Amino acid sequence: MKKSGRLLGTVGAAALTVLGASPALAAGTQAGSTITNSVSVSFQVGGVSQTATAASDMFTVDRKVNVTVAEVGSTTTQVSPGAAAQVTAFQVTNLSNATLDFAVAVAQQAGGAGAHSNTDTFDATNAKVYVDTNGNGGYDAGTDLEVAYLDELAADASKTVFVVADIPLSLASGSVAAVTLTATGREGGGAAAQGAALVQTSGANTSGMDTVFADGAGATDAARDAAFSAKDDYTVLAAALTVSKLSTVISDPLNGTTNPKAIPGATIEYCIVVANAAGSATASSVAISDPLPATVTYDSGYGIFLNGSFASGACVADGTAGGSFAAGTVSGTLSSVAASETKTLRFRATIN
Ligand SMILES: [Ca+2]
Ligand SMILES: [Ca+2]
Ligand SMILES: [Ca+2]
Ligand SMILES: [Ca+2]
Repeated sequence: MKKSGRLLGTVGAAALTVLGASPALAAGTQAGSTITNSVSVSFQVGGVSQTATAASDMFTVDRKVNVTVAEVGSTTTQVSPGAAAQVTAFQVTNLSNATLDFAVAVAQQAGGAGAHSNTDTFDATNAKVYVDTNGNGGYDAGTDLEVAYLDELAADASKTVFVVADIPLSLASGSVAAVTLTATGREGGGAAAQGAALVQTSGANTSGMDTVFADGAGATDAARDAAFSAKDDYTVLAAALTVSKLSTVISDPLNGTTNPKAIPGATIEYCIVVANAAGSATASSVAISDPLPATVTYDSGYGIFLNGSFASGACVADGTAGGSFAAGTVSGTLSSVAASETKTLRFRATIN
């Protein structure tokens, strides 16, 4: 034991070298590199230095496969019904100690929890995956390319990918479409080619580069399956317009404006009331088209008033002149009707 202790004491003075090591990575030493550790031991016998003895050890660093996918940002993507090419963004990070390809795929969800304390109620359509080709963090149609895999993603490197999908028309506010982006590690396979599926080394450590899956469980994937997934979602904000049409007798040829009756020759004021529900999206370019019945004649002298107000259940005699009358139809466009807002279009006609 004493002799052994002396030997150990000499190891402190031994030269320790690590050869062939790559620069330090958060993902760890590069897979496939070799670590050589040499030791030399000098000693004396009877006070005389003897020939030193040396040894060295070399092994290959194995490949640890790890990947994460994270939603970019922390909020749902608000969309309008019928909107095309709506974008959710994810970041894929290669935490492996090797350059790998990563297959990227989007899946729709059929009900269940979305990504933001909400519940999936519909599917977006035409969902595709694009990579941030120009690296500016935003989706640029025509520049950022549709991809099935991220090619040769280096250890510690990240890529932003976008799910781009269309939103069906006729969806109510609050409708949610959750999407899941899954990145699955693949062999590098060379540039511009997707590598083969990764295979985890089974059994004992070999002298070559073994492969160990080290990824966690994401939204829909399991731990240690060389894949990771994350959810994001689209939430619809729709306008909820209601329209009503009111008529008021303004005057008649016999009573004038005092208690007028709807007799032939009487003037009728029509008021079209457009309301948008609370919490809705602002409706713009609200075009009103009112074909008049043949039994009334449009009052061109009075004209058409747009963007008027509605109070106490009645149309207020306000608004700005506009609109048009052609081919028996009164037309006018309200520039916008915001949530909880009511706007009117008014005109007059006489009874034939
Ligand atoms: Ca869905
Ligand atoms: Ca871009
Ligand atoms: Ca490749
Ligand atoms: Ca996993």
